Amino acid sequence: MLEKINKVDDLQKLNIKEKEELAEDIRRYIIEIVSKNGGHLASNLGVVELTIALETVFNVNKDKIIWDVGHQTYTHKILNGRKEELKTLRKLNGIAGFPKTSESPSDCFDTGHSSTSISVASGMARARNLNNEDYSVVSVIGDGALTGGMALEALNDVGYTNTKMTIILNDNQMSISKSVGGMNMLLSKLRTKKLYTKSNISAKNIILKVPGIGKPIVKLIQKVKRSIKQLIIPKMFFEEIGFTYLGPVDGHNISELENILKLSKQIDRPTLIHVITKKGKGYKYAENNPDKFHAIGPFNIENGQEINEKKCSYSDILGKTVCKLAKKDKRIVCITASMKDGTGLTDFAKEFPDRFFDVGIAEQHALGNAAGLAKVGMIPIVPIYSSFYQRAYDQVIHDIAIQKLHVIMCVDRAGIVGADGETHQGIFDMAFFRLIPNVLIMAPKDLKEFQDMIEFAIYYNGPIIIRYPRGGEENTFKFYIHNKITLGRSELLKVGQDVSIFAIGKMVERAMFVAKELRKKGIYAEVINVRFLKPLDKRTIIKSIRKTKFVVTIEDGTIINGLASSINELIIENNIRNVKVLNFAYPDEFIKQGSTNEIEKKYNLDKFSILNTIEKSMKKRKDYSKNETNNNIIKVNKKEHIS
Ligand SMILES: Cc1ncc(C[n+]2csc(CCOP(=O)(O)OP(=O)(O)O)c2C)c(N)n1
Repeated sequence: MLEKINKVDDLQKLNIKEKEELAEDIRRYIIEIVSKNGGHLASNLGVVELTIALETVFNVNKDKIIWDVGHQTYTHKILNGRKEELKTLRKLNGIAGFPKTSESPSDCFDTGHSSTSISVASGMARARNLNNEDYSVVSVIGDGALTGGMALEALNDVGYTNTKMTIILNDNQMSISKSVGGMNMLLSKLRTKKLYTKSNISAKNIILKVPGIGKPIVKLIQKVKRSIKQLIIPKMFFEEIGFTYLGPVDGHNISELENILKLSKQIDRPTLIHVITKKGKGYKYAENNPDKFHAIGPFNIENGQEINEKKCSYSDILGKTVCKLAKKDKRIVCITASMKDGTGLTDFAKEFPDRFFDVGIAEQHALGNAAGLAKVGMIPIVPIYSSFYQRAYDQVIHDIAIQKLHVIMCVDRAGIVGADGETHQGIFDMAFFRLIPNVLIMAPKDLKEFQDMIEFAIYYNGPIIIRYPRGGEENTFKFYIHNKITLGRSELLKVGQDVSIFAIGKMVERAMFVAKELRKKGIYAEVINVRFLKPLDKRTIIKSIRKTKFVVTIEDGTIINGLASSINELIIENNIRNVKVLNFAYPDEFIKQGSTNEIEKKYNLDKFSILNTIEKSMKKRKDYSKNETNNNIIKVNKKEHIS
């Protein structure tokens, strides 16, 4: 069947049985590709039938279908001209693991972060109404994503303002781990209330009472009622806030799905269709372990085992260290925004269930909650991925920093994360956090230093941010110097007089490699592990700059407002003349997917590119007059040259 599908219109030629066969083909194809490339397997296997039904009933090239998070769009990509390209999924220059308007007009909006789809869809629906246009707008959102504040804000607005659109609630009872919260309790009730299934309430009467729905569709509804177990539940949450609720419906039954979707198209007001799916459907390892298969690296299809061996990661160290410290200090609590396993808190949750809070995909609430805990004497630790910290920016400023509250903000997946691409790269956190008064910003050079920083953070009293990358330290990084962490002090790792290399976090390893190579050529580099981006160790840094007059900065963040900016500002503020500066950082752009190594190489941030660029610069430096009075700053990726 898959061979017969080259474009979405081909779906119209298939009967239900053929579509069911197609669903099985698509499943096999997705499993095969994800087993090689890695990806969001379980979520994709859960929506194969839903996508087929949706794209049969709606016209993806005219109607607007917004996929929340967007990690579940592999079937959509296959149906919309990217069957072959799916083999390049998440690869450098390949297709993305999320919807991209740049890939196809059928991807009508870019997503990646959770809980945005209802807001975006309702915006499109409003524009359609204002322009008297005629198309349907659909948001497809999971029960996990529905816990996010933005989704709840949008529900509140759309129901009340009676904006015609359809929300498809893809309820598989899972976020990445088990779904949590009151919304999940409500959905559980809706799933299991047999009473309503057998309801003898006449669909005709209910529909006629619903404003905006007239007689013409009653016939259709009566037809649909026979095939859908439960049609409308009166007096329940979604109805009360202004939606027509349809369902629940079996999300793996294409015929029932098509019927209910056709019905929703005719309802002239906000409609929510409750679709029940199984995460990982059709692949037993993913069905049994949907959290492990939510996002997985390459794996063996036969036994479901991941191919790449897992090494000790920064997230693991966080979990272990916090478990150890929490035994001694009862004030320590941990909060996750639906990322217990990813952030290393699985063991903490088991060992200290009363001190562990999974608040749903709710980063803003997580930080607000932490502020409350801290204000009355607890020590909250909040590990969140760098790109998701963007969600909680105001809470960090307004609820934490102004009152100088002791919240430990652990910024996981800082720097390049790789395959998830633009929406997930953690390159902005240093820039946006550096602006905030009262916060401390640290980054460890290796796992041991990370452990020391966590301990330091527990006994410091104030807002503190520790950023660290995905995975573990570099395989080759054997670093034995570990000076005590002292507030606002950097760590001098190598003394030299020819060039000062200032590096932060994982980039310190590269600085050490470069220094070692330069030494072989008779160049003596001074290496400073900056440790604190804020407050910067100005005294040590200025001393080194005055000595070498040649500055290199290396960071895995954006060129704007990170380490490069901090040190360049220092040079200007202190009126240090005749300095040559090389800034290695990511340019002012969004960075697409690829492996971390490929991306670092592309942006000249791998150790060999750094070394070559410095060497070339050193050669030119020989001709550079010591008496010149201007500084010479080169931002490596911007190809910008400021004298
Ligand atoms: C703001 C934000 N926080 C966290 C994530 C990480 N994340 C990706 S998918 C997901 C769970 C989504 O659950 P659900 O919406 O139910 O979809 P499912 O995968 O179960 O189909 C999470 C927490 C994210 N994408 N965006």
